[in-house]
Amino acid sequence: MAVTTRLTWNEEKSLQKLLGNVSLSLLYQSSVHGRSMTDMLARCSCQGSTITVIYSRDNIFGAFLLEHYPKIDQDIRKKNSSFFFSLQNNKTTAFLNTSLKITDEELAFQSSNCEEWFALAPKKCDVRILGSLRTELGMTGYRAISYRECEVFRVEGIANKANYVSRITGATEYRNMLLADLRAYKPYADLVSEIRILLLGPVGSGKSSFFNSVKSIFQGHVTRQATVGSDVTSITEMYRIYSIKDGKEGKSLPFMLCDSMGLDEKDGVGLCMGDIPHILKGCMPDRYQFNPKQPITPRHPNFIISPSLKDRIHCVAYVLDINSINDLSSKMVANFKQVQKEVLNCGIAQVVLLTKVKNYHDVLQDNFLNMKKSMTSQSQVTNVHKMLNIPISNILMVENYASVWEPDPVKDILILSVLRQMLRAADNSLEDLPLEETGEILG
Ligand SMILES: Nc1nc2c(ncn2[C@@H]2O[C@H](COP(=O)(O)OP(=O)(O)OP(=O)(O)O)[C@@H](O)[C@H]2O)c(=O)[nH]1
Ligand SMILES: [Mg+2]
Repeated sequence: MAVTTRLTWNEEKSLQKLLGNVSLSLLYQSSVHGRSMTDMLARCSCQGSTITVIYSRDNIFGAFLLEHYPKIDQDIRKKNSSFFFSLQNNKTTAFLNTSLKITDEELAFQSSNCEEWFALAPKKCDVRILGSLRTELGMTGYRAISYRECEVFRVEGIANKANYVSRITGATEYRNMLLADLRAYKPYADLVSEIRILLLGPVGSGKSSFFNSVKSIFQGHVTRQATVGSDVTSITEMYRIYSIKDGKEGKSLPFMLCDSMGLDEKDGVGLCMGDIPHILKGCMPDRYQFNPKQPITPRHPNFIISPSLKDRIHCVAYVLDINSINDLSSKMVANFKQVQKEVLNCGIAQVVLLTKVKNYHDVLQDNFLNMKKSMTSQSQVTNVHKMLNIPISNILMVENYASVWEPDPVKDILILSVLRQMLRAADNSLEDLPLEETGEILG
């Protein structure tokens, strides 16, 4: 009888993403193959890289081993060859220079001075984890955790074993660093309490999905607050100024994403060009129902007659599907140029957000700090640069969380880096505002 994993489809996908798009095949399941070290070794030895997955009452966690499972009473001390992970908390952590030892009773990871980090005792169905490691993995509770099931998978498809462990743990570390950075962000000189970022672009380019992606990352699970979909005309028909909470009950973050109706090259369809100056200046109320045939007027009951600096847009992101840049009509390009004039007149920062980047794993350099030269020299990027005269450093790329939610640290890094870049651009434009303007508006 084929043995099936207890991981749900989504959990298995998350684990694969965490490990960098590998494939997993189940070697051992404690409830089926026996709860002793010998049973475990009989199935797991000499299988190459493996991941041991533990199911406790409220978490799924475990350890990755780059090398073969060691033999009984054998020590393995190899740099960068293992890491621990916690799936629920989407965390991985590496302890370099640990040694791995197997006895009749347990599989134990120890530090160089023989401090025990993690010890799995199959007969007792428990795992002992050092407090600092539990903290790193975002786990609460006691040192000894009893578990219901333990599974070991063979991990196949690791493209490059050199630096593999530091690459994987580095991605999660970098993602968490970006999250912390954004949580601690404050707009330039406290001129406003929230930065407003306007998402503007053709129908179906991924504006609403970008908002959903950002919100999902901060919430830690999928959210589809903004309706997304595909149609010839815009799915979004209402102006929305979305604030984002840090966690479910957390405080609101110091930025808002303003989602607009898609632009269409046909007159009388899509976002009305005449609405854009009002949006930029902060006159457009939240939940305004767009009318493609005519722009909002000051006679609208909710029109914001005297907007202050906080109501204005501080950064515009032109959202474009990277796969259809070359198909943009000359009318659409002319529309963008017209918008750009308004944006520049108002002293607002501007960036381009390219979505639907299929090979997003290749976008960033190994240290995640910069985009790879090969990506910035792509024809789509140079075309956008020429078309809109926006510096390459402000042409950003993401792959949104579009269909299913499979947490992916690399996807998160792109989305969060893009957000950080937008905030930096907004800060620069706030800094550039004439003193009288900030003083006058704030006063
Ligand atoms: N693969 C992939 N699909 C995406 C991405 N972003 C959006 N989509 C899909 O593209 C379609 C349009 O996405 P939306 O977020 O609704 O686009 P929009 O710009 O808000 O569209 P309108 O409101 O109609 O103007 C949906 O089916 C999304 O699931 C992405 O980065 N990658
Ligand atoms: Mg939309």
